[in-house]
Amino acid sequence: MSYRENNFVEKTIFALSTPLGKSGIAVIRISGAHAKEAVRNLGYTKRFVARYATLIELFTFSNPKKHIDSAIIIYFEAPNSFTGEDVIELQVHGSIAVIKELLDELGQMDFLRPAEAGEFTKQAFINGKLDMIRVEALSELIHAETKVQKNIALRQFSGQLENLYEKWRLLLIDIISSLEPFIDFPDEYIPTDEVQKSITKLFDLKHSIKKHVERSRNVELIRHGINIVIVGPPNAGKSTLINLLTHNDVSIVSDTPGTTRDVVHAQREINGIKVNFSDTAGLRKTTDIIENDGIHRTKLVSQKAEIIILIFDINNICVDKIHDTILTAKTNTHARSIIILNKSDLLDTISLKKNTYRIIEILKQINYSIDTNHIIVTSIKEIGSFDKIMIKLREIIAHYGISENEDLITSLRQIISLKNAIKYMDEFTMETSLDLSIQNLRYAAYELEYVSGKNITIEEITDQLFRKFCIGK
Ligand SMILES: Nc1nc2c(ncn2[C@@H]2O[C@H](COP(=O)(O)OP(=O)(O)O)[C@@H](O)[C@H]2O)c(=O)[nH]1
Ligand SMILES: [Mg+2]
Repeated sequence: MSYRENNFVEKTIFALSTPLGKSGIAVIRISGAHAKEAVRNLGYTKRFVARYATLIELFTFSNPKKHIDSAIIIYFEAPNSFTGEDVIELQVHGSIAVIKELLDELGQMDFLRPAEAGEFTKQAFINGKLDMIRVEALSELIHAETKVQKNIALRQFSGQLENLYEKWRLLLIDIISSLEPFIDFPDEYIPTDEVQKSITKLFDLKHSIKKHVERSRNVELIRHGINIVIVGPPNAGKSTLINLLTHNDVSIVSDTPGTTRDVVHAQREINGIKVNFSDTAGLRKTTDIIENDGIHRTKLVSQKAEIIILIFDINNICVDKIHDTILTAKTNTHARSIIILNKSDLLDTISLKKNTYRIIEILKQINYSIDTNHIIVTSIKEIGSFDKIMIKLREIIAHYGISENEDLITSLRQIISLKNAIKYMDEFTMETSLDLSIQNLRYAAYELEYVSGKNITIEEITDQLFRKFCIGK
């Protein structure tokens, strides 16, 4: 490490730890060997008592008579602090002017420098206050927007995931030690029964890890939200539906066909999961350039959706337009779908049945398979339709199997390590020499150690992870 780098690391860091803006209070955090000295420079003369809140008056460094603000100071003595260094938190009034003045003052002190994004957390990691899984969990927690996201992050933070990986690692080491005694045996003398027991254990372990990785695939969904796109012919009620489902007037409702041209997005939470709704331009053949561009966009968002809601006007069946909508939905083979036959208020019961049957026939003709349970005949203008549709949506969202009480992986780094572990276990075979093959299991054990971050060195950590944190964290 060069002198410059060394100096950089050793400086005491400071940052605003709350968002910059008008608020009741703002917290400025200082961490490092010179934290106390910094506050002394601001006029603090009393003794530092760890973990006590003390009211103090802050004055400028350059002019000790110039008052900055009153503040509450809390001192955390190393190593009993978040970063493991001396930490001082100053709670001042949440005024942009006060915050700026105080940060300016601190910036003038030679032994201080502004913290980079995530640097307090990095320091905590370096000093062994947080392990890798917890750093990752903390990042998830800060970015969590929904209850499920938050709970998954908290479970990771409390060490549940780490215990699971450690359990697997110990199991694997156990399997390795049960096989090791036979390394030097000639093949014909290896007791097959005993070896078979270990191999069965290995198989079960691999299965558990695979299942865990599979379940965690939905983690991306948790993070980005489930995309639900509403498609259908013009005037079917798409914009009315997005407004109804999101309790918001996000999209213009009009009886003029072709009103919605851009994709309109709105979010809400369902079952604690973020859901992104998109209302789209009605699908029909048109020569209008802008409308056609809108239709092109409809097709693009449909391809990225997890759930497609197809909506048709049951009172006005137009085979061509129904075809256009279904062909768009069909381009996405992984999405689940719901069909809403809307405007039931305009028809009598007999016509409703007749038209529902006709639409089902059209679906069959173009081989669009859908569970009839997923076809809802309703009028979205009437009370009660909301519940009907929400019940179906909740049912489908539940299929994604995301439970806030599961130990799921949220970090790509962990997923890669677990996949590597599975790959090494797959490569273990009794067909070749045990001596060589067992090495794969040792690599797998190493990957399991790596996943909980125990054998990761500071050099291996990309600053990228810490940069995901905000400044002041
Ligand atoms: N009678 C009736 N009219 C509806 C219903 N749903 C929507 N509409 C009307 O149908 C027209 C088109 O609705 P809109 O949501 O803009 O359709 P979009 O073109 O698919 O977005 C508007 O005048 C709505 O008020 C319904 O359930 N019953
Ligand atoms: Mg519309």
